Amino acid sequence: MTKLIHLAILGMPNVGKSTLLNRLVGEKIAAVSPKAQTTRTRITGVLTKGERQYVFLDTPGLLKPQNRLGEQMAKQIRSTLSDVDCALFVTESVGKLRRPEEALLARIREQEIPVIALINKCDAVNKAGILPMIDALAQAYPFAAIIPVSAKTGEGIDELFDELEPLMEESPFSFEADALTDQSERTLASEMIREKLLWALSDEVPHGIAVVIENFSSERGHLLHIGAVIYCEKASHKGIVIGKGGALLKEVGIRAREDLEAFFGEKVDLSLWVRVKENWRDRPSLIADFGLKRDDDE
Ligand SMILES: Nc1nc2c(ncn2[C@@H]2O[C@H](COP(=O)(O)OP(=O)(O)OP(=O)(O)O)[C@@H](O)[C@H]2O)c(=O)[nH]1
Ligand SMILES: [Mg+2]
Repeated sequence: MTKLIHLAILGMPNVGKSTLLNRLVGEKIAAVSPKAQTTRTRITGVLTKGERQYVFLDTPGLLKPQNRLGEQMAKQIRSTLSDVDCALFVTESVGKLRRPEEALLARIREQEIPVIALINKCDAVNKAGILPMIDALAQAYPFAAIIPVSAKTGEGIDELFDELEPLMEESPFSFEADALTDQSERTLASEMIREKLLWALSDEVPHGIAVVIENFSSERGHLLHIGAVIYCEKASHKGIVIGKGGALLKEVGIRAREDLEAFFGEKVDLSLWVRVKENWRDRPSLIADFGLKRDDDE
């Protein structure tokens, strides 16, 4: 009999939730960057090991919504919680819980599901320094387990799977055994491009970026043509995205193409355009057009 578990990956922006998702499924399916609020939609990652299937739901980092897109992200966190058997609460070794983390735990508590705390980035701190964080977590919530991990190096991940074992239930699989994610190839491609923009841009510009794939066509195992439009929020941002003499856009294109070729296993011909859509993050129809609204968000 096969076993199944659905897990939500939750936590503040930038703690490494998407890096963890990529580590858990063993492929890069979610964009990762040092900018808070990298993830905008719930991303499903699937791992099937023999008779066991793990369905991980990566969520946007919780922050106070500041626009319609933010409200939508908060809604996705709430709906995710009601869809899972277990929550992975991801944090960092910062000595104590932060306010938004307390609020998030209060929300998780209502769900009455087992919660495992993961203290991520333990590769970047000295081990003794983690002890106060373990204490703080143990006092804050009756976690099923508290595990120091590194999404970057894989440390602690085996221990996590050990803890999940007794929580798994006998059930048919939710996905095919070779499934990796519920994201379409187009979405994966647009996120790979947006990720490169997040790394290349600073200040408020990257948060107002959306990438929409307009063309995705393959010449049978030869060449994958991908055409993408980069939308920015203000006319003044357009020049920044293009860069001096087109330098920034060119660099982004080169890096994105490397990732796209590695993922799709084909040569990629990538074309990028930049357009402006004023304040799209407050325009529900554009949020939907840009693929940032899921069918089950009302
Ligand atoms: N040293 C170290 N850095 C990490 C680790 N995990 C993630 N990072 C870095 O932390 C930053 C944020 O990672 P993300 O995975 O995008 O974080 P997130 O929690 O998904 O962020 P949001 O999507 O904004 O909520 C990136 O620069 C990662 O490279 C880790 O285990 N060790
Ligand atoms: Mg993320």
